[in-house]
Parts: sequence; C-alpha cells; structure tokens
Amino acid sequence: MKDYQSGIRHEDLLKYVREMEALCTPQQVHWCDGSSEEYRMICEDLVQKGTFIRLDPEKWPNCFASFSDPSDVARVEDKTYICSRRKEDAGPTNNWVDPKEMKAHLKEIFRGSMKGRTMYVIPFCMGPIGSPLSKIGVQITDSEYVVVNMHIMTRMGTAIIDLMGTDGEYIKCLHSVGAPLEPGQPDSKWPCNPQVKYIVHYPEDRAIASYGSGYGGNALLGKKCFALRIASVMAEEEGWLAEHMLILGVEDPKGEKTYVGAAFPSACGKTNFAMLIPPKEMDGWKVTTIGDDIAWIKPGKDGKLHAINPEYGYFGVAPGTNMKTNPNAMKALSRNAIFTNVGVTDDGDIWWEGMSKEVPANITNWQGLRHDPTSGKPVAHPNARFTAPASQCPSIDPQWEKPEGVPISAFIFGGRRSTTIPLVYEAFNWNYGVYMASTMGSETTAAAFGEIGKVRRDPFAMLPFCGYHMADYFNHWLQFGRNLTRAPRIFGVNWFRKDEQGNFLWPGFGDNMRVLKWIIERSRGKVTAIESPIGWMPKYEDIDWTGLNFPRDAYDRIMEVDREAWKTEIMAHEELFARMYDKLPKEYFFMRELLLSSLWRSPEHWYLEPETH
Ligand code: TSX
Ligand code: MN
Repeated sequence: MKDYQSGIRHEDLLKYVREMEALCTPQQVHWCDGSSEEYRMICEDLVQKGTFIRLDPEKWPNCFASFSDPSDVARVEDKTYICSRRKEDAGPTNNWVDPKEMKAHLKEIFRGSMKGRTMYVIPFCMGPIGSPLSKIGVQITDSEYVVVNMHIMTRMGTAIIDLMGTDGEYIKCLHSVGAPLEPGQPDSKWPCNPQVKYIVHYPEDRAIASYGSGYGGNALLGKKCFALRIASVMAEEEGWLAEHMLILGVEDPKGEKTYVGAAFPSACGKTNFAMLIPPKEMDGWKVTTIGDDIAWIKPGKDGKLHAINPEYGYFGVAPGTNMKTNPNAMKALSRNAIFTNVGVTDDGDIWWEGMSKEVPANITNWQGLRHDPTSGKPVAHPNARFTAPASQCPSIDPQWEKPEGVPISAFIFGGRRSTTIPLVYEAFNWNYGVYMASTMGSETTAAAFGEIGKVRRDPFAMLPFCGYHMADYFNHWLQFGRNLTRAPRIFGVNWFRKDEQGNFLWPGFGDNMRVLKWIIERSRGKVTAIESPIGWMPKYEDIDWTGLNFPRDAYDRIMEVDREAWKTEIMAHEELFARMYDKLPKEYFFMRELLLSSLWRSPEHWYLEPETH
C-alpha cells in the first residue's frame, strides 16, 4: 500500500483534496490504490477496531460481518436534498435548499469533521473501464467500512487516476461519518452521527456531500447518489437514461440472446429476478445477469439502446435470500463478501431470516445481543445487506463488462399488487408504456412504511432517486422515445396478485421465466397477442406451461381486467399527477382519458383480434 499522491498530475483533483483536507482536518490522508493488499490491510484494521468480525474461513472464506449503529440502518430520505439552483428543477418530490445556503451550512458541519481519522481518497469508475458510457468519481471519506465496500462495489484505485489524466472530468463525492475523535477518545465500532445527517446533491456542480451516516446508499456515494441522482440529471441533459433497473439476458435453446431492463420498487425481488434460474422443464432457456440495480442506457449508432451496469458488485438485501429463492446470489456471496446487520454465531457463521428454516444456536443478533427466540425480535435487521463482487455470480453474463454495453429489446415495469394488475401486459406503444411506468406502484409490506397494503406510487421505481423534477423526467422519457428508430417494447408485470383468500395466484421465482419467454418472443415479433383495454396480453396457449400445472381458469383469474378496479386505479393516478401538475406532460391527460374510455367497452368485446403484423 503505497501513497502515490506525488504521481498525480490532475491539478483540479489535487486542489479539491487539499481543500477538503484543510476543511475536515483529518490526521492523515490516504490515496487508495485499489489493490487487494490495500483491501486486506483495511479489513484487518477493521477487525482490530471491532467493526468487522472475521467469519469462519472454512465456511466463509475472506468474509466479514459488521453491525451498524442501531440509528444508522437505512437510507435517510427526509435528509436527502437536491440542491439545484432553482427549486422548480428539484421538483415537488425532492427536498430542496438553496445551494449557496446549503454549502455555507455544510462547510460548518464538515469543519473538523474528520479530526483524529484518516481521510481516504477513492478514485472510482462507474461502468467498465474504458467504456464510452462510464463516468468517474472521486470519493473522499473518513470511513474504512466505506473504503472496503467501494472496493467491491466499484472499479477503483490507481487505474482510475491514470484514466483521469491531467484534466479528466469527475464527480466530487465528499463523505464523513461526522464523528471526529479528540485525542485519546476511543472510537466506536460504527462511527456515525445519530443527530445530524445530510445527503446532499448539487446537480449543476455535479457534486455530492454526505454527512453523518456510514450506511449503504448514504455512504457508498457511487451508487444511488452518483449513478442515479446525479447521473439522471446528466442523462437528461445529454440524451440518455440513468435508470433504477436490473439488466438481464435471455438465451433461447438456439443460443440467441435478448437483453431486457426491468424496474421494480423495493421488496419485489429485483435481485432474484436478475439472477433467475428457469424451471428445469424449460430446456435450453437460460438467464444471464448484467446488473441487479442500475442501468445506464444510450442510443447506439445502430438505432438500438445499449446498456451498461455501472456497478461492480451487489449491495443486496440479505433477509429472504436463500438457496431456493436465489441460489446464484448465495454463491456470489459465499466468499470475499461483507455482511452488514446479519446475525453472527459464536463459531463465525452467519444467519438471517429466510436463510434456512432453523435459527442456529448461539447466535448474536444485529444489535450485538444474544438472540432470544421468545422475544419476537429478528436476528438480522430487515434491511441487512451483503456486499459481494458481481464477478462471483454464476449467472454473470460473459458480456457484462463489454464497453459498448448490451442491446436492450424490452423494458419491464413491475410492482407488488395483490389486486387489479395482471401477471403481464404489453403497452400499446412507447408513450403508453411511459404512462404505465409513471403510474406504477407497490403495496407496502412493512409497518415501517405506514399502513400495510396501501399502494405507494413509485414512478419508474425512481421516486427517491431522480435528481430533478419527476415530471421533467417523464417528459425526458417521452422525448427520448421520439428519437428512437428501434424502441424497445414496454411491459408491465405483477408476480404478487392474490385470490380472495389471500393466496398468491402465481408461483413466481423461476416460473417467471414463462412470462419472460413471452416477453422475449413479443420483442422479437414472434408471437401474437390479444387486445385488452389496458394493453396486449398473451393467449393462454402462447405461454410455455411445460412442467407447471396452471389451468386456464387460474390464468383467467391472474389476467383478469376488472373494470371497476381499473376505474379506481385510474382515479388514483390523478392523485399522483396532482403532485407534479405544473410540469406534467399533456399526453398524460389524454392517455388517462383513452384508458378510461377503453374500459367502457363491455367484456364480451375484449380479446377480440389477435394482433397482425
Ligand atoms: O423475489 C421474488 N420473486 C421474483 C423472483 C424471480 N419474490 C420474493 C419477494 C420478496 C423480496 C416473490 N415472492 C415472488 C417472485 O416472483 N413471488 C412471491 C410470492 C410467493 C411467495 C411464495 C410462494 C409463491 C409466491 N410459494 C411458496 O412459498 C411455496
Ligand atoms: Mn435499488
């Protein structure tokens, strides 16, 4: 681990680091080289401090577990700000403060914030090194936990400094846990600031400042802050898309490959879908993974959209992940991984809810206390995470680091809805698909998010991640479509529809491949569809049912378009739109009216004609 600062010729970067050092007054500055030696040494340091617990090297080679402060367990949306110069650019769904005011305030907050700590400088690249779609950032942080997580989640180190040359563009990312140490003051295992937290974005300056939290999206600034909030602003200006989407490839038995992007709100099993294993009866069909969270998408010279995954690892929710729901993720996290807020046994094993049936004996919960099975408290925090290298995923696509990205043939938008939304339907056209994605929502599953079962609208799954006015974002999608010669088809899916007794109507997981297959065949123009009031739908016999007993009446139930429910649904759209009325695309009013008018057709006139190409 050598300090290579003397070799750096990028004046602006040197100036930035010097200024932040002067402001935050760390004990020392460490320029990260990104080497495995550096990773090993910092992990060792974290074990010494008690932040990391080294897991059993036989069971979990080169893996560590960590417990966060109980107050620092998730993203802090109420402390997340988009500080654009004009308030109307941030829009009604983002917190806004005048950037001048915020900068002056944060300057005082950050003053001396790294006292007694090491300031790390992390040059990192979002996207494959050398890709025309990739972008560079430099994160300054006083958290060793952040450094080692960034090692997994991004491409970082000396290679990035070389790439930057003397004047290469980069996103300034400042981060402090906000826990300065006085001389002799013992450090806590999870330093953070329980009182003061700020996650601040300056879209015009392309800069990020994060204070007070050491957790996930608050602290690993390449992910939500850069790759979504700042990148979405850049994408709008430059004519591309920065999306909260997984990217997967589908290979048919002949070896032909089709890629899709898919957006789901949280708690829909996005990572599971990205790593799906088809049912064994669907011989020859294969799913490969490009990414599980973020897609950067640009139109290519061929008229197609090309997508990259800007990330280098997975920062996935651990609870619910097991060898049945997601064997690929389990293998990806089986070595060289970091676990945050999972349970740890006395012999260096880990466990979380849904990993297996039995809770292991002698287990410490995420709060560092002996688990009491009678307490009703979970072993792992519901938002417990694994950080694992993407390259370790068995389903990783051979093309996942291809600089030009992979061509996208379809977009899928989903949500967790127990009623109304059918298993799968295809938008009549691009604009209608954009409307569909704008109105998507999910039913809440955790009491922490208010009333259980209430639909929360989450347009494009981007509501917490769009760095500008959400209605400007809708307009960008519409405008983007106008320029496409080979626009991807747009689909809606819902794996979570229930019957009157509350049972899931769809087996989900690997069986979602049956839906995906129809989507792929539609995108290739290989199969016809039925016109319903809300979109094109598959005929029963066009879904591959091999190995699954799913009779026609069950299919009719899961595909049913309930007219009364849909009228209510459409009225709820209005509620969402009222929030962003000032900039809402005019198209939306017409699309809503058209939707309503097509619902008026009596059911015996639905399912009329197969589409003819
Ligand atoms: O991830 C899920 N997917 C997508 C998989 C590719 N989950 C888990 C969601 C929580 C994050 C699902 N849960 C899915 C799904 O498709 N479907 C369901 C609902 C469901 C749960 C259990 C069963 C069936 C459906 N069946 C049994 O447990 C036997
Ligand atoms: Mn996400």
